[in-house]
Amino acid sequence: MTINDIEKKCINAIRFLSIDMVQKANSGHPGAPMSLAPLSFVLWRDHLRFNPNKPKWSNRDKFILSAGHASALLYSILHLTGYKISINDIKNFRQYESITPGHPEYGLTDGVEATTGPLGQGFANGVGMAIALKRKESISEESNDNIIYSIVSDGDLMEGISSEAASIAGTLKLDNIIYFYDSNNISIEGSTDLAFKENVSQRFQSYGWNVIENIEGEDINKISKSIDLAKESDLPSIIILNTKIGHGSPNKSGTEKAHGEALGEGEVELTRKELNWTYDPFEIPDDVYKYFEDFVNKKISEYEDGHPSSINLLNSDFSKSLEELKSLTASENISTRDSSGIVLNKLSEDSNLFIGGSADLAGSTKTYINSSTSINSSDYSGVNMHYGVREHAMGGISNGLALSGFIPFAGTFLIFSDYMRNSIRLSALSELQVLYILTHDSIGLGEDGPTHQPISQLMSLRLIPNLLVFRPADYFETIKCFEESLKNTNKPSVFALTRQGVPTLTNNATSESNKGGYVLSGNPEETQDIILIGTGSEVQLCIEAQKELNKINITSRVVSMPCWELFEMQSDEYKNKVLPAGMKKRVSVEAGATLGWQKYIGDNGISIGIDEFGSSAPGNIVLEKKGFSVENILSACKKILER
Ligand SMILES: Cc1ncc(C[n+]2csc(CCOP(=O)(O)OP(=O)(O)O)c2C)c(N)n1
Ligand SMILES: [Mg+2]
Repeated sequence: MTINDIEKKCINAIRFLSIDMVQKANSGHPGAPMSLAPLSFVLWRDHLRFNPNKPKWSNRDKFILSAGHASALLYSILHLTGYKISINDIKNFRQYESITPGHPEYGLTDGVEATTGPLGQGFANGVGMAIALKRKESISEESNDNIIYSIVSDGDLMEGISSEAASIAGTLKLDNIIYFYDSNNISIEGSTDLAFKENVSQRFQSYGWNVIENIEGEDINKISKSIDLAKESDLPSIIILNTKIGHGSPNKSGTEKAHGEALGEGEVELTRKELNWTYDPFEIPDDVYKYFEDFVNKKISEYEDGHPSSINLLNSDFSKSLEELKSLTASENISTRDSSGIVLNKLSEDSNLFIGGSADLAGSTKTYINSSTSINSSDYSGVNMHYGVREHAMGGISNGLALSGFIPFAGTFLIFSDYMRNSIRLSALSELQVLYILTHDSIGLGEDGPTHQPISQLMSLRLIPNLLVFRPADYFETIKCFEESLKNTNKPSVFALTRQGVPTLTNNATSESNKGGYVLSGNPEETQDIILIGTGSEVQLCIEAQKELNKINITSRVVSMPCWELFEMQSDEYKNKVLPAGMKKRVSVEAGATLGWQKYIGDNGISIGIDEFGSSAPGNIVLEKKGFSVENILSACKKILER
């Protein structure tokens, strides 16, 4: 191994910036950055295509730190390579409103390509980015040779999502992926032997990956050669680096003690001695800055002559498609999953921004785009992704696709949203426009029974900040919900859709679903005895109940509320017009958990919902038995009026 003095100095600069920022914050993860400093140095110098002055340059390679706990490593290398992270930002590591938070956050810090921290997510995001590159290439007929790099740790590979995503990457032969596995045999509780004994090399070979192993983590020449080899492969590559966590720390290296806490003043001093680092905390010698600056400038000038500058995605004006959809006559009875299928097909036909599929449920979720083909290992031009039965990877990959400029859609049953909940949450946190098409949205799905009947899922998705949860009542509400979803480019959306047919209650003019909640029936200028609030398939029951109430001279209004979050964004004046403060006798009807409805029905209201598991029987029977009937709504109304 030959490594010259300035290379050694640069690597130690990365290492000690990381050590010192964790020490100053007295919080963070020094171990992985200390042993991955050589890799990051050689990757940024010899391989990664980037421009710190144009962090969003479309022809860049991407690097994802899937092991997000090693964020200090990323901030150190980004600082040294000239990104907008000052030494003060480094000193502010993990402090309130700093751009150097505990785990990398997309959108906050230049050069951070994905929000990572929940282990395994970054692995799947990279697979999505690799698919995006392939699809861009095939639809623009402009070749790109960009590469998606990622560092993945033991924890990343223990998480199921990485197995799911690796299997898809192997199936699709995504040769634009080069991942580094930080094989240090340590996780938080100690040796990985406690819980993780598989042969990772064989595992990835069987997924169809190109595996390069036995690469010493300190040997930058060997690392660089292994990256060259990986570039030549026509398979995704994983380079297994043998590293020692906390490299250089006399008392903590090679042990879990180096993982997740500051080394301590004494140990930092000993590490400085061990590695011959004579500089003060946060002091970087001029020749190190100069060395980084020189190679970065050289890179930038190389790109200027040669590489194509951008590959554009097309057609982001959806208004024409949506107007056409609104002008169609809806059938009298159509499930909202079918309505969604019509909308998705139209949108995907008219714009190449869409890409997506389902976790082996396309026929049920109506997410197959008939005018297009399926993405496969020899043709990436299709719209249709086949995720296999892998909800979690579908979520993580969708986030990677969204991070690449596409609008991904991801379909499964609402019940299985739990399997990908963490990815949905990260779409929301990262402000990514992902469309989650979640069908079979209540006990109304029927015979499949309680294993498949969502009770808590709908309400629990409403708990996630920055996520729009739509539950449209019919065809026109479905279109309008898509329209609002598409306008909100920095929010993911959930569409909770019925399996069963629902009557068309609205038309293009009556549906004010774009406000999230509106008076569907009843005069909004008048005061009524009762407000019936429904969503999705239960709005029809409210309309039926209203007719019965009319017969007995009880006046009412029906409020359809397809999206709580949009309703909350309306003015107080509008909200008060729909739900007047003076009209306190309110009934909500939604085939899901009732917890939360108190917000709209208040102390005097009654929620008709379901707070127990469902049952296997025809859907209309289950709904009726669990209280979703006109009679039950009427008796709730009477009860309230008697109070
Ligand atoms: C999904 C998830 N579960 C748990 C954690 C908490 N956590 C952070 S790092 C880690 C494991 C550390 O082991 P490894 O990934 O090998 O990192 P190393 O210690 O080698 O740096 C765990 C359990 C997490 N970040 N994400
Ligand atoms: Mg480890």
